[in-house]
Amino acid sequence: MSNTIPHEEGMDNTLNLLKEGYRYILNRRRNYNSNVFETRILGKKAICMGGKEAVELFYHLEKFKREGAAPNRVKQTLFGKKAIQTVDGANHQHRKEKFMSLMSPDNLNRLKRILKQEWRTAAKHWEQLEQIIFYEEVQKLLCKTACEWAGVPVAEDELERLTNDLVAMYESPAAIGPNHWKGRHARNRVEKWVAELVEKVRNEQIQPSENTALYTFTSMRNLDGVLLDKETVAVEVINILRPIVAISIFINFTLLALHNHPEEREKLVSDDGKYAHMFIQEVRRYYPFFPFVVARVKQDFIWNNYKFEENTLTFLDLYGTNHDPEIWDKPDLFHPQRFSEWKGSPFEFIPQGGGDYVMGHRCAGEWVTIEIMKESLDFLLNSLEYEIPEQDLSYSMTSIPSIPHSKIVLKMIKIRE
Ligand code: HEM
Ligand code: MYR
Repeated sequence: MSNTIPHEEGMDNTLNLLKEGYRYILNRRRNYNSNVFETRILGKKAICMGGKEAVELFYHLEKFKREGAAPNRVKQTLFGKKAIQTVDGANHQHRKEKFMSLMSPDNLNRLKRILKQEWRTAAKHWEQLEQIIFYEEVQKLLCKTACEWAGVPVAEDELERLTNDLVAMYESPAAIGPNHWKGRHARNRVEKWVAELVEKVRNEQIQPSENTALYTFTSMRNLDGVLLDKETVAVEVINILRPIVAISIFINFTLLALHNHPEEREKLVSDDGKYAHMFIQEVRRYYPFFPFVVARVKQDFIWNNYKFEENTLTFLDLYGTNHDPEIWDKPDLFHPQRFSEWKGSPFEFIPQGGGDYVMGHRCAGEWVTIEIMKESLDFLLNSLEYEIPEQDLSYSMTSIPSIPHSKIVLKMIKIRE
């Protein structure tokens, strides 16, 4: 025997999702007093859920699959065709192992060294300028860092175009009209360019070192022993470059958090690294970024007396789980200290997805993100002086992804020697 899942009325509720943005699922979980409900999104029946138990269910390998789950507009901009995000089972695990092989401590240290240098070079340039738009400047320095780390050669005069294209890919999946199409064109351009690099690696015109993403995916073979086609290599190399540039959003929120909570600065300055870690975790928990992830029911099953039917599109609420009052005390307060007692769980704190890295779809770049954020926080705190003039630092809870409206203008920049 099973009960019916609480149901949102209406022929299609995409408009409600757009109107309520990051809080759409959380609002309904509260109203229906249920961690799961059914609705219609983009003309199709969809289940939405959030909270610890829902996360455990969502990452159960026999219950959900990714094949056919991501909407076309997301594949055409953010993910790419045949990307790891859309693959299941043994093929997924095989590809994920390659991603995770790039995340060794040595390789993460190499990334941090490159980043440190890029922060200095960029800041030296900013010292000469009247003001900078922090979001755009951080994008550029992260793009340079990402390319060097990934073994992707990029000329100085190609850098701005590449940065803008990678940004368009992650800013456009939920956009409408020209802003969405900008993302599609950007993806087509960058995929073509990276695929040409793959050919150059294969005929030895360029030789990236073995610990780079370009080398790793160019030389990777599928489970049948055949080399990955150059288009798929390009998609996966972009799956390293694009999200590193997207960390610019978290770094903008880090600077905003420092500005809005000046008392935190003192705790950070007299810190041995532990508080910085808690601070970064709280930035990733508190601010809106990746709203939810989608999958399809793999086969019929019953959960908590609710029937999940094969193929039903299912949304897991990342933002809402990170703001779930059953998990977090006063979830809408920015309070880094909460992480001092936090035991760690793959199903409760999920800004970059949950579950297991290799077996499941949890973000391959979570450690990269944390390391880049820590290094950047250190630079902002200890090596950079700046002023934040009057501006609109608010951010939307409905634009996806959300970015402080002014993109943070900084003035009077000086490197502290
Ligand atoms: C997957 C968020 C940075 C590479 C994901 C997922 C989320 C996410 C929510 C999907 C989890 C799921 O489907 O269950 C973020 C956010 C980032 C970030 C908010 C901050 C900028 C990175 C970085 C990299 C990266 C820096 C690479 C260096 C990937 C890859 C996947 C992924 C390859 C696909 C994993 C799979 O399907 O198995 N990320 N990510 N991400 N992320 Fe990230
Ligand atoms: C990345 O580039 O992979 C990391 C950051 C991406 C943020 C994109 C936010 C928009 C997500 C749209 C909804 C996706 C539904 C599956």
